[in-house]
Parts: sequence; structure tokens; C-alpha cells
Amino acid sequence: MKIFGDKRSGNCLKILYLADKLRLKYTWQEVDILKGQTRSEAFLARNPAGQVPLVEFEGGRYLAQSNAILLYLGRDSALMPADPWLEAKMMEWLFWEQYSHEPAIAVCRFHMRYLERNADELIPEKVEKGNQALDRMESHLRESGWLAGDAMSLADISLVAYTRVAQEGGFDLSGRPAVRDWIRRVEDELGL
Ligand SMILES: N[C@@H](CCC(=O)N[C@@H](CS)C(=O)NCC(=O)O)C(=O)O
Repeated sequence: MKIFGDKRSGNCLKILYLADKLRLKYTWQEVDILKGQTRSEAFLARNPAGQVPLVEFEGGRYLAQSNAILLYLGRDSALMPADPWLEAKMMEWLFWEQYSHEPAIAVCRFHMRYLERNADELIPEKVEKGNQALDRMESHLRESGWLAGDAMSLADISLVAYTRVAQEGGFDLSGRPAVRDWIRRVEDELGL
């Protein structure tokens, strides 16, 4: 399979983390989002949504949306809980990530790191939403070592991508020890 991605993007790195963890064979095609390469005619023919990550499978089939890709690539692995309830709890985190975590933390990070804005130029609603997301993770991880069940799952891989670089978006993890400890454990598991 061929992964189209920009290695500065957490959404793209999720796919790399999983593919390496599962030792899948792939080629990586770097797509520079800042140069507008996701908007070229050739790229839009592959993914009309104009976004990475995108994976091309044999036979010219394409799959986009980072968490959909994680679910597909990880479907037969130990990262997919066997218990239907835990699988649903893992999905709960995956959907939450896309609505309540990534749109705040990834956007603040993009503004600071890539558009070189200062922390005081961030969108206040995004900062508030990002802090709420990190607080929710902190309170869950104080009670439980992993997001869903008692082992690492696809949810941990998805959530770690932007959480481990949240500081680059101006977020402070120092008062969130359970999140920091979880990041270290996920990084260990992924060999990061
Ligand atoms: N919900 C999508 C978000 C994908 C996304 O926002 N991709 C960004 C990079 S992180 C992108 O391709 N931006 C380029 C563009 O919109 O032109 C996912 O999880 O894959």
C-alpha cells in the first residue's frame, strides 16, 4: 500500500505509527500541505476531499480519514478489542478525537508552529476546547492506564498523535501527570 501524508501532520503520523507497529509493508509519498499539494488536480482525483492522510491499496482503491484508516489497517490486530463493549468504547474515543480534540489542539498547533503565530494570537475558543479535552483525558487516565480497556488500542494511537505535541500549540501538560505518563507508555509501545 502507499500512504500519502505530510509528516508534520498528526493525522498522518497516526497511520505511520500503526503501520510500523504492525510491521506492514508500505511506501510513503510525502505531500506538502503548505504548498497546496492536496489541492492539485492529480491529488483531488485520488481524494476529492483534498486531504491527507490517504492510503492507496491494490487495485486503485483509496481510503481517507485517519481514524477510518486506523480501523481498517488494525482490524485483525490486538489493538482492536475483542470484546464488543470495549470496541464500542474505543470508537467513542475515536469519534470524540475528531470532534472535540483534534479540531482544537491540531488547529492551535498549526497556527503556532506553521503559521508562526504567538500564543496570544490563538483563537480563544480553540484554546478553551483544547484544555477541556486534555482535562477529560487526564481525569480518565487517572483511573485507567489506557483509553479503552486494559491494553493499548487504536484509540491510544489516534489520541497520542496530537496530545504528545500539544505543547507546540501552547498547551501545558505539566499539571496533567496522568496524560504525560500515558504518552510515555504509548511512545514506548510504539518505539517512538
Ligand atoms: N478528519 C480528517 C482530517 C484530515 C486533515 O485535516 N488533513 C489536513 C492535514 S492534517 C490536510 O490534508 N490539509 C490540507 C488541505 O486541507 O488542503 C482525518 O482525520 O484524516
